[in-house]
Amino acid sequence: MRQEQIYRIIDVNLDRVSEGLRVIEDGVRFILNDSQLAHRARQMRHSLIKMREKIPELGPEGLLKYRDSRKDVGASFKEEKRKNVRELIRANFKRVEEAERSLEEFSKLLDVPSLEMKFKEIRFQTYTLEKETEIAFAKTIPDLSLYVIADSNLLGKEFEEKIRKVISGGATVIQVREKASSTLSFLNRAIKMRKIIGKRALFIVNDRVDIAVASGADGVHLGQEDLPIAFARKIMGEDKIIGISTHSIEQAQKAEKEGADYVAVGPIFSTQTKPNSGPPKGVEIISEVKRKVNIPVVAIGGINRENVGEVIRAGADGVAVISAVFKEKDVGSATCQLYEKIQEARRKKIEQDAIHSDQEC
Ligand code: TZP
Ligand code: MG
Repeated sequence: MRQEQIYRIIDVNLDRVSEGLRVIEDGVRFILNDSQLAHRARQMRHSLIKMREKIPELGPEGLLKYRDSRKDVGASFKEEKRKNVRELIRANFKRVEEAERSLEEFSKLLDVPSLEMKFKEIRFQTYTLEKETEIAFAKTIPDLSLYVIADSNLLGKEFEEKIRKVISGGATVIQVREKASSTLSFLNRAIKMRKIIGKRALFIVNDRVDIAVASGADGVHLGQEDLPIAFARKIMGEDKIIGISTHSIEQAQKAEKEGADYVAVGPIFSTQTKPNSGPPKGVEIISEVKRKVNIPVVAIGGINRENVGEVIRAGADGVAVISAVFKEKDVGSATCQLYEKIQEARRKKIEQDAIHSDQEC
């Protein structure tokens, strides 16, 4: 192998690494608003730029004289589509790490002391940055564990007090659901709920995009017959949550493709709250949908403290309930018990998954 060929490989991979790091830097800076992660990506990029100068044989012109993009057979490779920012950042980390490995390996053929070590050091810094970026992104995913639907039919008079208790009980999401009231009273209730909930839980409006926007909700929950996701997104904006009710794997996949932030799947068990919601699907549908989509899956329909464990163990990211909270006398304690059961089932699931993955080895 001629020296120029090695320098060409080094040149191309230095570019790959710094371009990938630039994408990562922009993602963590402008999407996560994480200045610390952005600073580290930037420092790594700059130290790579300096590496170019560290190769004495190449002189001040650096590796540029070995560059010939027109001869690069990879220049016409098709770029892959990315589903979302998180996936795009992940793909860039992979690209950076592969290029760093290539730099490390090919630098073994050059007589430049410490080059291989330096590339290895940067590769390990990249692994650490990748892990911390994953954690930072994970924190931005809404916690849908206990999604309590405040249905006006069951709320009764002390609605404000009940909402406060549900929040204290550990609900991570509260949805307002009004099937019979006028637009004005729906709006007034939504505004009141937004005030009570504040930032202590996510606040979602059922069915109505207009009321979600007007009340300053965190998102909207749509049915199959409501405004299509693309239109709802236009009105709600990119930073709001759009969830959708689904009853089959195909509907869940379609919702993900159209840009939903989560899907509700159900009814899992039979329910009296929504008698026309179709036959119960059982917990099996949860694991099937989880295998097919990458957005959070919330199970709904007939879930209570007796069966919530199996729903979580089937893989649900959260459970949505109405009667399990609002048909109980003490809504705060009902919420709290559900919350505890979810945590317990999650701990068990982690243990079971760990045993299972050990066996696979
Ligand atoms: N969508 C599917 S089932 C259902 C909805 C709104 C009702 C859930 O209520 P419950 O009382 O938790 O079964
Ligand atoms: Mg609906």
